[in-house]
Amino acid sequence: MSLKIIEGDITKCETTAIVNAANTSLLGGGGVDGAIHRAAGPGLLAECRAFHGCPTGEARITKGYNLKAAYVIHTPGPRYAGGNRGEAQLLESCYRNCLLLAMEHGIREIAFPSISTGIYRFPLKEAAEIAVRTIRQYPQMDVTMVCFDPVTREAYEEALETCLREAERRKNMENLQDTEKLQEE
Ligand code: AR6
Repeated sequence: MSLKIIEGDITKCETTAIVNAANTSLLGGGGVDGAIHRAAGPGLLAECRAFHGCPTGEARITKGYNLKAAYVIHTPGPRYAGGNRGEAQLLESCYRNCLLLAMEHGIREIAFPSISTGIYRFPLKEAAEIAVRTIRQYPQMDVTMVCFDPVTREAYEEALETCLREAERRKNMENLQDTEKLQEE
């Protein structure tokens, strides 16, 4: 699997698809959504209108218009409201549905922004853990996390390290259990 974490501007990405942290209207907004619509040009908004919105956690695909990416996958992340309103599950659904939609379209290369951690105020550490954990379940995909600032990049790097350490620990435990079983036999 390939999960790269970089610092940069997702509108400049040359991956086949980029993800837009949209809102449920899919009609543009501030943050990365505004930047993607500005860079893509008016064709993007025209195509988005035809969807008549999108529920939180789901995803919709359009062409990339003036962007270098051929496709934009739009997903409205959850607005953080304390953590007891299913925000974690909804954020996980965003990553999962974007990856599934990409796969349905034969897309292997995809770049994500840090969904929900800007205007929607999802706590960065938890959001990064959810993102990394979900993305790692699709080892056939070539994923880049495009972080806009160093604090965000560090959070995703840390989440990836934690995830790798846990996977290693699980593997060691399994090996140990296998050895014990062999010894019993
Ligand atoms: N490239 C990569 N990341 C970016 C860029 C960029 N060009 N610009 C901002 N970010 P946000 P949200 C980062 O607020 O929290 C919009 O109005 C940003 O620093 O864009 O999901 C929508 O229409 C942060 O780390 O998205 C919705 O109403 C991350 O992208 C609402 O904001 C996400 O921040 C969605 O809020």
